[in-house]
Amino acid sequence: FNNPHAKHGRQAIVHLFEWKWNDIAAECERFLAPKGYAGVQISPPTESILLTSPWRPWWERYQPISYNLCSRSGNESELRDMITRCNNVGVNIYVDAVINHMCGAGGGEGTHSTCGTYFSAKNRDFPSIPFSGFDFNEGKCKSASGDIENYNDINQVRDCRLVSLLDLALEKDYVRGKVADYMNNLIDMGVAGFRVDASKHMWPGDLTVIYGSLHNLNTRWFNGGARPFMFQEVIDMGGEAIQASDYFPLGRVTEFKYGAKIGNVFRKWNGEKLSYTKNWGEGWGFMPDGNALVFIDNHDNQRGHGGGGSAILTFWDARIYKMAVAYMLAHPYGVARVMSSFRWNRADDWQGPPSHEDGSTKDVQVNADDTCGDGWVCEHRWRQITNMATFRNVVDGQPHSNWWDNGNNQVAFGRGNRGFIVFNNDDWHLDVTLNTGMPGGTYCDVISGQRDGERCTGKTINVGDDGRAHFKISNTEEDPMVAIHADSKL
Ligand code: LAG
Ligand code: CA
Repeated sequence: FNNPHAKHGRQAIVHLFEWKWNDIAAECERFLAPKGYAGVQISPPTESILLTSPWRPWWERYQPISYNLCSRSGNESELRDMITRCNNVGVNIYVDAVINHMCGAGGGEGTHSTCGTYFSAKNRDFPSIPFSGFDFNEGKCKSASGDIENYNDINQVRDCRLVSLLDLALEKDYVRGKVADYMNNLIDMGVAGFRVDASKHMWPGDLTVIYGSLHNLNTRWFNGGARPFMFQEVIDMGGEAIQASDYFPLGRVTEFKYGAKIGNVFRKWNGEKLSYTKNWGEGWGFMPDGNALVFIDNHDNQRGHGGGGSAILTFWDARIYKMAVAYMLAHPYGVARVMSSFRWNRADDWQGPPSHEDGSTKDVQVNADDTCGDGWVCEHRWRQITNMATFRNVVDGQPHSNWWDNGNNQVAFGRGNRGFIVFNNDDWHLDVTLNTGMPGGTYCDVISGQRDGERCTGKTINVGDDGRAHFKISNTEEDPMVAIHADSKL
């Protein structure tokens, strides 16, 4: 369950948050495959509650009311078409699976759902699956309110309602079977795995049984016997009864400390310095490399939900955000996920994706210069980020090497003889000759530009036959970093 099954040596996953299936299909073909992204994490594909107060929040999708594949992103045939088209160009699809709960207890009853299916939150009745009162943990939960009140009580965290969301009794064979049917339907369509929402709130033993009943991946696109890639969403910043390690036997786990720490490093908060990241990864108390799914920000903590607090870097802090994403993509630790966001009014963290008056999501508009418009941020298309996703592919399998630092916020490291990156996050110039470990020649910096045939649209770096190169990076540059790799050699 720890293998993303990436094709063609591709490495990075991108979360196309709230994108419609038709747009993702087009993006796989026109951008993700050519640039070398390994896969896409999609928003929850099931029918969910439809909320109007506040107006169509992004989080309505975390309140399923049926397992019909009919959501704000599109219907089942559009979903199927996207999976097929992305697989055909070697880009995997990972589904955000919301299986811990259904909608909130106060969700009412009626047909206010994304495809008009009837449900009754009050009677715990979801007839299209069907789930009824017997299928929820209300009898098992021991907190006074029925909601999770104490995160140090493991039973409460797993048997009570997370922010009032009706908690499924995953110990029941019947419920496990319905959840597995939903996931197997997607596997059979060709998805490569799942982000498992709210994993902390489910018993590892229940998940073991559910995962055990999942089909192998579809052999039209994957090797026989391939198991789905599973990454559990567990927020473990330390200090709670439930730990990320409880989920290691089940697959990968989100490493939330990664983004929180890197935010402090690049913001220079709490006395952190870039030079301290020489032993970045397990040396910083993160989980073992083979278990980690890493990211700078996610759809929750970029807007103050979930873990990480104000240190989390997002596209709103573009300059140091690009540096942090570049650092992640250059560094060998973990399976890396890039965030791709929509803009929102920061006072209204509930705001849903760019949409029309009737609430339907807008198409992603792509501009001539490869950026996006109409409220879509498309960080994954920012040159510095796209080119570093390529860098990660080029240096795959190479060790972290040739570390250098100035004892402050100027650092550099390489990846064997395949790539080298230099950062200047100090308030003064960087001017230094370093051993890159790379073969001699002229390389194109993939941050300020990229190689275009024989030509370089950005800075060029001359590496001598001894592997040494001179780097000058002003602290006032737009992007105070330089990266070269084997495929950027002129
Ligand atoms: C997750 N991971 O474990 C998701 O990443 C996160 O986005 C989900 O919460 C959460 N688990 C449940 O799937 C999001 C919002 C919540 C929202 C919830 C359900 O962060 O704010 O709760 O989705 O839509 C909202 C209200 C609550 C209310 C609840 C039920 O904010 O006040 O109690 O709905 O009505
Ligand atoms: Ca639960």
